[in-house]
Amino acid sequence: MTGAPVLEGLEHRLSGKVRDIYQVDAERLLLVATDRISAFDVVLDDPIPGRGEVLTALTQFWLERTADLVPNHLVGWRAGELPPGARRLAGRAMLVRRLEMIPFECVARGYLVGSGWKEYRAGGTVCGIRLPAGLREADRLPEPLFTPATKAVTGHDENVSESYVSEHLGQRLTGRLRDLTLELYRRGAEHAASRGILLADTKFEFGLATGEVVLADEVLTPDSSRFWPAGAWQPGSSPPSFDKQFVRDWLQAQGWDPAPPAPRLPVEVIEGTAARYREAYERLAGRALDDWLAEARQ
Ligand code: PZK
Repeated sequence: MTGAPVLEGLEHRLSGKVRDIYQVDAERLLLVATDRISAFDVVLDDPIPGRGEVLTALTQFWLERTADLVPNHLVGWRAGELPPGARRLAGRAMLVRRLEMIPFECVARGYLVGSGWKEYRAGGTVCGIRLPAGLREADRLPEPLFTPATKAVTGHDENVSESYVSEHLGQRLTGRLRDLTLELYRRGAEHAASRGILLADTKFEFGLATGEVVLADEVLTPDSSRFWPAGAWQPGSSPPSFDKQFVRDWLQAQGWDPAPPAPRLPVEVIEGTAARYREAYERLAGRALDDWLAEARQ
């Protein structure tokens, strides 16, 4: 049982929590972002209308803005560029080059939160990098860090050191991944800051095609990044994230366990969350989501 829709002429390959992958041919895949949302690692029963479109629109925005720095996997996203069986998914579907994926998450952190804060509190390091003493949760780091992680099949990714990555991939490829990760983070953070949004950290996935490093997957979306409204940031505690916090707060206020099933969301929470996703796209891209969707449907 998978929830992935049947698409004519396409073979369903795998599904993540909220996305599906189809095989188009030997060289190309179709990535589809659904409107499903997870909170506390549980997929909720209520979709957030437009969420999959926002994740797709943001990824398309950033891939276009970073194509001068690193080639990426995107082949097409407008209806006329998609395989015929996928045209009705225009706006939530991306046709991509099939890559040999690199088996590490390439994370950049500008602020000390999440697993980075946990590791620092326990021993003063993040991914083996020693940091100054006395930092507080959510402090801005002296400079952005490359903090790779293994891709866990089940459970959570595990932070590893850059030297651990280079034992597996070699120094040359690891150095390239680190440099790209940090440069992409810097660009994303600088642009987001100009729109009143802090980019606390973000994760990239890269693959190889004919020996060349290619940027893949989602890029600088709220699912791969922590976005904070600039005004909400204050060291000492982790600020609420731009998008899911509304859902998390509501679920927590219900006294939910968090084990499945999650409580059904009231319409105000669904609509409030949908509005936050849309706002994240519109602030970052400087374009109405409906305008982007009209282009995607061409
Ligand atoms: C690939 N994922 C993660 C995404 C899921 C899982 N260009 C590519 N070539 C080969 N493989 C992948 C990609 C990309 N991007 C990405 N897993 C494999 C993922 C969406 C849904 F279930």
